[in-house]
Amino acid sequence: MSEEIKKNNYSADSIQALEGMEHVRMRPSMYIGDVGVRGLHHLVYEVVDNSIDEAMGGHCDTIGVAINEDGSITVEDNGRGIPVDLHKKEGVSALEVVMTKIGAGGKFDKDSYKVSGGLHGVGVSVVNALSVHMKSTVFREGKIYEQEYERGKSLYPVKQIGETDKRGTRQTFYPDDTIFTQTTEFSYDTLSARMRELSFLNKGITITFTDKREVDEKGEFKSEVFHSDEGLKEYIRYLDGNREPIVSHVISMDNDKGEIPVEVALIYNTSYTENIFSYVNNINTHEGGTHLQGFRSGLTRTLKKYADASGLLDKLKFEIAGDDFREGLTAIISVKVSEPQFEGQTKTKLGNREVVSPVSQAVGEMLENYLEENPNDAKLIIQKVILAAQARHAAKKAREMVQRKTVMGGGGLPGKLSDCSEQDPARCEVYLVEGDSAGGTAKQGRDRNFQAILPLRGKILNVEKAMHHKVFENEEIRNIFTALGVTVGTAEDSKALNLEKLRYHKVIIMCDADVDGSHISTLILTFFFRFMKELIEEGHVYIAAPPLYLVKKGQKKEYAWNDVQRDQANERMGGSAAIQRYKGLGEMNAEQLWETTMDPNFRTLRQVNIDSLAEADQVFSMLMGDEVPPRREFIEKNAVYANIDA
Ligand code: 0RA
Repeated sequence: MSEEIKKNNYSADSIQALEGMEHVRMRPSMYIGDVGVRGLHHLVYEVVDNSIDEAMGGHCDTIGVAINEDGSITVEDNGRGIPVDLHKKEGVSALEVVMTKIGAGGKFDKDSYKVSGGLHGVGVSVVNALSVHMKSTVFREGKIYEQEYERGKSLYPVKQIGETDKRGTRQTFYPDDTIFTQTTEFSYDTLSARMRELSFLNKGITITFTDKREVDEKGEFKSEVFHSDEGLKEYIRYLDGNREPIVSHVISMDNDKGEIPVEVALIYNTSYTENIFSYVNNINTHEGGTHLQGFRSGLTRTLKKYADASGLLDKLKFEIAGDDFREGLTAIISVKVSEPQFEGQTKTKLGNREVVSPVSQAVGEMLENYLEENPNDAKLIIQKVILAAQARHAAKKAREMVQRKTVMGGGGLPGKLSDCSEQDPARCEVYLVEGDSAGGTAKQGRDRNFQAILPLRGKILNVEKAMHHKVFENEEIRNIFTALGVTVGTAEDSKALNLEKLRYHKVIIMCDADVDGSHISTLILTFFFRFMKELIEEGHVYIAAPPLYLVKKGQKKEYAWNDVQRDQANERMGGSAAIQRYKGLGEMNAEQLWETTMDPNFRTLRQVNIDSLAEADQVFSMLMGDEVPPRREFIEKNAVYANIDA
């Protein structure tokens, strides 16, 4: 090839690469989902994924993740180091190709076992394109190499900057605030939850996570080390730590040598909820898919076969349904699929048909062995299934009652609901208010055109500890269903939620700004989380933020939501203002409640979203479970909001 042609080829390709990177900056959401808080954190996951891949290939065992003093992120591993030799086709170093070319990630290494895909796996070049500054440091074959970039463009060719006996890769990036306009601030809790999850999903790896933005009283950074030798087995113990098991062991299997590597762990507890988390290539598949289908069929088939053979079902007068086998079940399924097809609304549903049968078989074998070896546990599980079937019949009746009322509509609305006059649900909001008296104030203060009020009696039912038919029989909960116009259960799926007739697109929880109030918010959120998860996932649930203080002097008044605002307001008024601390919504009059908490032009609403279903489940089971001390400590520390990210 002549020198000239080579040069032309190179420049043609590099123009294409540039266009690719430009495209990422023009349409970032196409690559990382969104440019809000979620997309921002996605950048970290993308970089960490690469190190996890290196670890899964058996080339490294330690990954360090840090939020730096300046808010940037550093991810470091002790792997082989990204190659820096000349990439023949591109005419630049392989590192530069990986960092600056869209879709180049890992491709130059045919042997690497790379399974990232779907949500993640867009490549580290995407992170580079969306960062004002990024620096790669490679420790490889005795030398240290470095290259820096600005908004995805290299600032200089890869250079050697020293010698070392270390191996590995270090990536530091600073997200671009012209792309992430909402915020570029990383959340400790969000990242820590993901690192914990990754360590359970990839046993044997050590992940250290450090936040260098602040130091504690001892002058030390906040830091956690995540390491799991037992993987999913330990994950189950973590998730179910606040529930009471009915079997003596976590039942688990790990078949990482199969064509499709499958890992499963499960336990039965005394609760009435089904909790199955499924992962494909470390991505939480919220919408399930073929691996979940395989899990369910393996579980049902094996338990049913055992129960039939044991004679325990002989006296039963009705059929056992699939659901009955999963009450009180907490399970995690993790599969690795080399070319995953992601489907569904949020692209978190696995579509690959070939996954069903291996998962079903693996689960069947695992359970069969366990039941054989632990006949006592087997009996307890089957008894639990029978109870579930009986309760399901009772729940069905109770649910049908709610349904009839809801479907009839109009006159069927709860008497306590003060509805709004607007008919378009997209413009309507409903306030769920703690207590009748605050409900009365809210009713006077609201804009009745588009704001409805539903007062709730003191503490609503703790759904975490109640059987399902009790939930549907509960008056407050029935009122919520009817007021919202939401129904639950279809012929195929007793838990399917129908949001089509949702009457308000904003559902706002308004409670006192104190420990009791946040407990009540938590009860309501728990109910939504367990029975109307889609309502949260589709962004309909909000938490109102009433002020804590009224600062007043003469004609001047200001509200404050925290102590800093209070002191600033006081200073503005010359330092001698009267300060009233609101102990509850009840102390505000209708006008005050409107101007601070309900007027769309001034109020702050916190939208509730769930970063990690598994983490949220753990938090809710802890908050609502039997163990009092961890709950009290958590509520005092976090009010309601940690990890629910409201
Ligand atoms: C492909 C080949 C080789 C290393 C890597 C990928 C690699 C990529 C990343 C990304 C983050 N950390 C990483 N560590 C390694 C090298 C193959 C060889 O040395 O033969």
